[in-house]
Amino acid sequence: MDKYNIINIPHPTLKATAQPVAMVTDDVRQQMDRMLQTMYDASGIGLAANQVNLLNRVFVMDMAPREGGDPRPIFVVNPEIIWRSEEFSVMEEGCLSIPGQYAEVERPASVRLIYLDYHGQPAELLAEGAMAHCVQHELDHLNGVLFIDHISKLKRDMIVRKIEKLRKLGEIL
Ligand code: GNR
Ligand code: NI
Repeated sequence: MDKYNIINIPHPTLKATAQPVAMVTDDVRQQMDRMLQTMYDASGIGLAANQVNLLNRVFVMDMAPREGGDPRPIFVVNPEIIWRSEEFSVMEEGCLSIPGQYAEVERPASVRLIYLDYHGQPAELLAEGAMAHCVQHELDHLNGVLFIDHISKLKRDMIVRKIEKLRKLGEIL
């Protein structure tokens, strides 16, 4: 199976809004399979369509430990958060489109998500802890928002400059 290339900032697709999927077809399933493989190869826990330069509302996720445990992929189409906890949580986040950069991000500690699954069936997920961060991080991607948009301008500018430097050094695409 061909895998995708992951695009990095400042690619404009990372700032664009992804469009709803009309129906979960075999083509969409093939896209999700390829995204999952791309995510595993990059050692990520989530991957959104924008990151592979596609603009439909699809993300994949797998929070299971990579070594030892069996894979537990979650395929998400047209996600909608229907509930957010009042409690917040801070976690260090990274992004495959901002390689090697990390910052603490504050988000609702738990969210309830509705979406269509791999088979196009309605599904619901209560995400807590690291999974809550991942779900919100991926849904942000579909809305053209990155984790660095949630931190101070000072920290964001530092990360953007670091990425510019790594690109000049030829260490990233
Ligand atoms: O691999 C990833 N790790 C991660 C860690 C904390 C919060 C969110 C994430 S998602 C990220 C992969 C990615 O860029 N998904 O869009
Ligand atoms: Ni990301």
